[in-house]
Amino acid sequence: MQVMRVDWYLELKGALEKEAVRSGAEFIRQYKLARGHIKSLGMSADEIEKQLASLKLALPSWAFGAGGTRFFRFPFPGEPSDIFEKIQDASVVNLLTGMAPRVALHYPWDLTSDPASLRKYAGKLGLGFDAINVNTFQDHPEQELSYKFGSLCSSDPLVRKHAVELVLETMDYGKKTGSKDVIVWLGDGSNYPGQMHFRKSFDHYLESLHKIYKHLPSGWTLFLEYKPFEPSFYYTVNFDWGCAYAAACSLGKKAMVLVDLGHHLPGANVEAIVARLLQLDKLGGFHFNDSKYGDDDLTAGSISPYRLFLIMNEIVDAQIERKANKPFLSLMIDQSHNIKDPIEDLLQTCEELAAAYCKALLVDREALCKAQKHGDPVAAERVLKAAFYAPVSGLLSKVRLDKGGARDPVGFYRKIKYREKLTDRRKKEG
Ligand SMILES: [Mn+2]
Repeated sequence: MQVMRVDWYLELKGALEKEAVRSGAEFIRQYKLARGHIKSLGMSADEIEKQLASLKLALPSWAFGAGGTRFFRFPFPGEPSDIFEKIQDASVVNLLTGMAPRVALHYPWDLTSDPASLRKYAGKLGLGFDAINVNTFQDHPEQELSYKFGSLCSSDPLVRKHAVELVLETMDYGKKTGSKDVIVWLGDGSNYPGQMHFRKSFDHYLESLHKIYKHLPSGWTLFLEYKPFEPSFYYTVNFDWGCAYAAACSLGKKAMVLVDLGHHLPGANVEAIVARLLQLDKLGGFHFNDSKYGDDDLTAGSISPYRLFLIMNEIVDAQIERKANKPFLSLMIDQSHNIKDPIEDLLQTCEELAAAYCKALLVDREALCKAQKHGDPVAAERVLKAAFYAPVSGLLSKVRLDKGGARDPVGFYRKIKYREKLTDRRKKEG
């Protein structure tokens, strides 16, 4: 199969190695600046580098095609046509950043008749598979029963059974690709008052989840993802972290809450939600993105980098409390683009997430604790801002270069005209 070729991957690796040699004086200046700054904070730059190197993100398979709003989508040259090509694009992001070695699949969008080959091919490109997402929010071709009025929470027991079976099928597929978790987000809800019974619909949700949980493969985690509205505009069954928490608790230890940053109403204090779930030991992971108004799926850190830093700060704080030297949560990206080159967008995202994580590691927790104890909001804010404004880009570059990545991933990608080359290659293969 032509698509299983890896020559382009080896070529790209070679180009990166050559580029690293040319990384130059500017890199050294930035790196020294970062290390000097970390030293001035009384911390070990080596230790921060080590922790940064352990950061691993998962890329969403659905981010590599042109995303769309409910109005339109704009296809772009070289757009991947199947999951094998999406994996190729993901491997480019991982190669250039050195920190995105896993891909999250979406079922049945990413269905292939040969999952064993998909797994093997991903492995050749340095990738594995993260949590698998199930799609019960739309009707699939030749589907017998419709999800128009709900799936796992439908008032029709046959539809609920059908939806549960789809989740079980998703987990079976995930086992074949090497996934270890399944994410259930569902759009179930209603558009008008009276359309759906609030308590009964939540009962149906729990009943369906219990059936799924019973079949959860050993070693797997079931992630419950909440969202306040859309596609249902009046009521969503799993509308906030409280509903997801209650459901996860009713299931057991292997059920956890997943926080998608864009799944909150404007003004919600997401970092406090993160802290509360961590405290309750029910936070399983994230879908990172950014938003201005709703579930906008914009590049992480593009609108509110400070909020991203504050969320990372809660993760690091919990990490330290648990004496873990790396994030114990599943860190996934969930974005969808209709104007950016998706590879560039994900390169930016990795950079933003690494920067926010690195800065969170630089928070002087002793000083912060002291400021909190003495009721000194100015001092507390100064501690956080000192970390937030720290010049860390040189350190991030160093960690990437050590992993065979690029000093400046987007710059390198543009310099070698990767999108043009990819488009030519796919035209020839097409
Ligand atoms: Mn999500």
